[in-house]
Amino acid sequence: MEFQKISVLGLGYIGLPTASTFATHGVEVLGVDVKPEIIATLESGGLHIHEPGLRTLVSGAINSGMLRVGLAPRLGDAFIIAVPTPFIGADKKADMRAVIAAAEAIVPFLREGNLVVLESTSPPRTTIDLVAPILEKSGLKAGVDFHLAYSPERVLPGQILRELIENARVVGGVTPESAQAAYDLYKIFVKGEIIKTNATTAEMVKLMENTYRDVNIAIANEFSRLADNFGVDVWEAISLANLHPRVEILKPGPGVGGHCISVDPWFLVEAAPEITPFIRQAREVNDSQPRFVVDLVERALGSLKGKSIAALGLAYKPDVDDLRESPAVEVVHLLQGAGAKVKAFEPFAPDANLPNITTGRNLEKTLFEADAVILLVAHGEFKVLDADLVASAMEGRVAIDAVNGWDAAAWENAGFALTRLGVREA
Ligand code: SAJ
Repeated sequence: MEFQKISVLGLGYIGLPTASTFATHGVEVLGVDVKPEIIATLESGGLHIHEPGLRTLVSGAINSGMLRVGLAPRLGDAFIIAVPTPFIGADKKADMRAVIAAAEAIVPFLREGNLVVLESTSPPRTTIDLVAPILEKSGLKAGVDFHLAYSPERVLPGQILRELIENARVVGGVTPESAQAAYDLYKIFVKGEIIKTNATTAEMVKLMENTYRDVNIAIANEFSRLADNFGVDVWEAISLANLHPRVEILKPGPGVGGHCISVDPWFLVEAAPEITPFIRQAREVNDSQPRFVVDLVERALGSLKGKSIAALGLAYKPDVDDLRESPAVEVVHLLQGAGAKVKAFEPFAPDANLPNITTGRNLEKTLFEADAVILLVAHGEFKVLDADLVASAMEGRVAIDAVNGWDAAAWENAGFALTRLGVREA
């Protein structure tokens, strides 16, 4: 199948790079978003999200005339849906309203022979049970009159532009012909392998990838608790276990954050709660890891009431500015809940405005008069901190390392009592 004109619905972290990449590969693209302020920003040459290289890519695409933006899709050969599917409420149900709205917006423009691809992370069977019936309100039948497919994005924030092109991509069709049509579409720019399957398999693949990672981090976190219990250094034990050719234990830490791995497993649990006790348990282990870190701080400092603590890092993982679902933020909240006065420093987002969290503008101000310092994110610049300088900037000599970022000997030489996650002297 040939593609000259497409619409991409949802101009976020996935939709905008996808739309721009198609546009720079010879496809006329209309980027669609329901938020007028996003359209206005893009039309005036601005950008509402941060991703390395994206500014150049988007302005190139817009200036060439191949990328336009607007509030509604238009007639064309294909439609890609890349809208968010967050979870809502205590029952962690996937919020499919944006997918439903996008599918409904396509209906008036859907024509025989078109292709529709859903990219949004979704519970299994969404393409067949939710999207197809909406699109069929057009009077056309999915897999017969038009092609319908699911293709998950699997790019890593910070590397999106490269990974979009280089990663392997799975395309799942409601029929083999639909999978082939999606294959032809992504072939325009994807250099990695494109593998055809059915729609529900493709949905499962995405959820399985992130769930696999979540449960593996959960076991690493549980190992950190066991090591603490038995007087073992978990970091040493993991590096020794990983010498085994078929073992690769991930890293323990303060928990799992970000908008993918801490969210996606719930899509499976919510879709089939009776048969997913293990996946749910892993989620709960990771969600309770901030509590375990706060218990360590309490062990190091005694009662936290009135204690002044400098927290280093708020991002959900090293060397990014993304604070979504961050376990570091959760640790700060729990410390405050236990009565501590916390000042946090996030060098990648110094102006972050988080409710009830005081952020220091720089390291010195954050450390000033602190009784203890806690390392919550292994940012490169924190790992190379000079322990003597830190000692001279603060009041107390208590340090807690939740991410194995600091050299114990250096900190102890600088006079610190250092508590490390997953390490307890026997
Ligand atoms: N983490 C640990 N220990 C580890 C590895 C990670 O505690 O050994 C924590 C991180 O600190 C972070 C969280 O897990 O809080 C998730 O970080 P991540 O780097 O593992 O993943 P994300 O969420 O940035 O991106 C993932 C990627 N999926 C996989 O690696 C299977 C990416 O390919 C997906 O595109 C993305 O989720 C997504 O959009 O689903």
